[in-house]
Amino acid sequence: MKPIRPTTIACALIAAFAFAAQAQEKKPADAADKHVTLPEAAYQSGASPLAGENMYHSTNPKAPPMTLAEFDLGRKTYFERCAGCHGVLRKGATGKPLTPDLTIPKGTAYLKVFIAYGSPAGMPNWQTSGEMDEKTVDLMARYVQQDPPVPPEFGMAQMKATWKVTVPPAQRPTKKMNSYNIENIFSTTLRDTGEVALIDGDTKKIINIVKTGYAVHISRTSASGRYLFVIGRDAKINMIDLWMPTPDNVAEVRIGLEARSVDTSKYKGKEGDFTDKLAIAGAYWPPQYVIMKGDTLEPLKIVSTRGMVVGTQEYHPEPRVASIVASHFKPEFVVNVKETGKTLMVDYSNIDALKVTEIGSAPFLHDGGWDSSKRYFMVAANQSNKISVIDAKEGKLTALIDVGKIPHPGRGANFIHPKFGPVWSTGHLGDESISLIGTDPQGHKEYAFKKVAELKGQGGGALFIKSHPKSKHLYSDTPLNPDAKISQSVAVYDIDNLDKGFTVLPIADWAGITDDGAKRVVQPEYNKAGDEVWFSVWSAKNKQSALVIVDDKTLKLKAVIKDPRLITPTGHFNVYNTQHDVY
Ligand code: DHE
Repeated sequence: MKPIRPTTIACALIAAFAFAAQAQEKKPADAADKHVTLPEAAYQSGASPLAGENMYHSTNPKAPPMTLAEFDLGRKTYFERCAGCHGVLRKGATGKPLTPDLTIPKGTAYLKVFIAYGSPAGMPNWQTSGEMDEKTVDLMARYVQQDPPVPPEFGMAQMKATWKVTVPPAQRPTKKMNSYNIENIFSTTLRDTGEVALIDGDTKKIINIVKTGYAVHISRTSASGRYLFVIGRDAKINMIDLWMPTPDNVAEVRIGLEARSVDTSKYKGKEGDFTDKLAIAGAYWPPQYVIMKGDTLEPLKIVSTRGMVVGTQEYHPEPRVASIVASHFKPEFVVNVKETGKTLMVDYSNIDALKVTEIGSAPFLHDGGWDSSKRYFMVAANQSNKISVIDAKEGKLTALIDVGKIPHPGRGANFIHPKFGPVWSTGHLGDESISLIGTDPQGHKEYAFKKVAELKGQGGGALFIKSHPKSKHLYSDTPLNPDAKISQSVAVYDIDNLDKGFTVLPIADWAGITDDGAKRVVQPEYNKAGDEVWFSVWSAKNKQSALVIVDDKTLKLKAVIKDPRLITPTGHFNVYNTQHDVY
């Protein structure tokens, strides 16, 4: 396989996937030994938008010499390839810490071998895989001995400078001005064009392609279902009004330099009605979350997440904000912080006297979703191979449950198991298992918050799993599996006959794409009725992609959406299911 030279985030990720596949081909024995699997390393080593930022840089007289040009190239390469795993300040995350106190004693020769050949703990073999030449490896070995450059902070003044309300609330429609069934609209991420496609779930026609942030990541719906909030990796949030004759942007703001998560207030009860009142977004850099006005995105409150790591109680300077959800029980946002392994219950009822309950669980918190009662938030502590269960009613940790290797649930899938009652499930990046966790402490007490069963999936590299209250099926994708047959198909289970194993649906084949794209099948998402399941067939920017829709009853192909504007589709978010946390 020919190595691919990345120039953008997208290319970097795809190159990383290619690298993973290639490394798998070359070093199978090694791959099996890795603590961090190759798909995981490839997934995490996506480029950071910080590569282009000006940074403060101190010099370390003990570090080997570098010219400014070499340093700048090293910095760019670091943020494109290394920061996702080793952290912006090189304090370590999925990868080991790389601060000068550790790297200088090791020396250039040692570091070069490490970078060139990788390690059994999951460090990619950058040179032998063909991804870096000898010169770059030498440069990077010297670069990681310099003091890490520090990107700038991003406070209220910077946020306000990026804040735009293109259609103020007073000029927006007072009722729905289109004939779309907006509850069944899908917002599909077009990752590499920085856009979302709004697709009518009934007619399967594209309603609009809306410009959003760089390397756009996820969409969330406001509590009323009227507004969509979309976040890009450059921390830009776009707010889309679905009542407009053609739904489009009405406001935008940047809340940092790099980010992944956004949500809006959903509580309505005795403490007040917060429907559509507030929005929140969490940044990777600077490590902070920001509460905004729900109808204009005006930034109101910035809170840093810097602090101590659970367990060791060591200071961490860049704990990134991972998943955020809005509680249905209290006026609270549930903010999950990666490196410190803490879940913050942020009470937004009075943001001038913000109350935050800090619940320690395990590093590194990543993605998660509600159980079917929406009381328990189930979040993956992915480097601890655990699911942490947060009780949103009592504001406490209910359980820490051992699951498979590197759980990656997306929002997870809830369904009624014939024996164990309501369960929540997750697939894994690091192995082929699907873990089922009992979630009904009332009706099925003996199974509650225990791993009650394990299904065998197609293979590792799973990212998203999904079911629906009206469905009898459970779908699990495997887009990061190095075997194309597995990454281009999904496994489906009959919930009433889980012992029968899975049926494979050849989604990418059904898309009928004739060119040789990667065609990774990613993220099952149901329509509002729960009788169709949508998948993205994700190829590189210059290759054809598609959306494939499966009839959930018959498991037969129902529709394929192909359009030259559907470039690199990845996640898709059905308005109703996102609004009501149906999964
Ligand atoms: Fe995601 C959710 C972070 C790469 C598609 N991703 C999340 C969440 C986090 C996260 C913290 C939870 C958000 C929430 O619920 O509030 N993702 C990261 C990364 O740090 C990572 C590993 C590397 C990166 O460089 O960004 C990463 N993610 C990807 C992809 O490459 C994916 C597959 C394709 C893409 O479009 O970027 C991808 N992530 C998604 C999707 C969700 C998500 C579709 C939402 C799932 C859901 O059902 O809600």
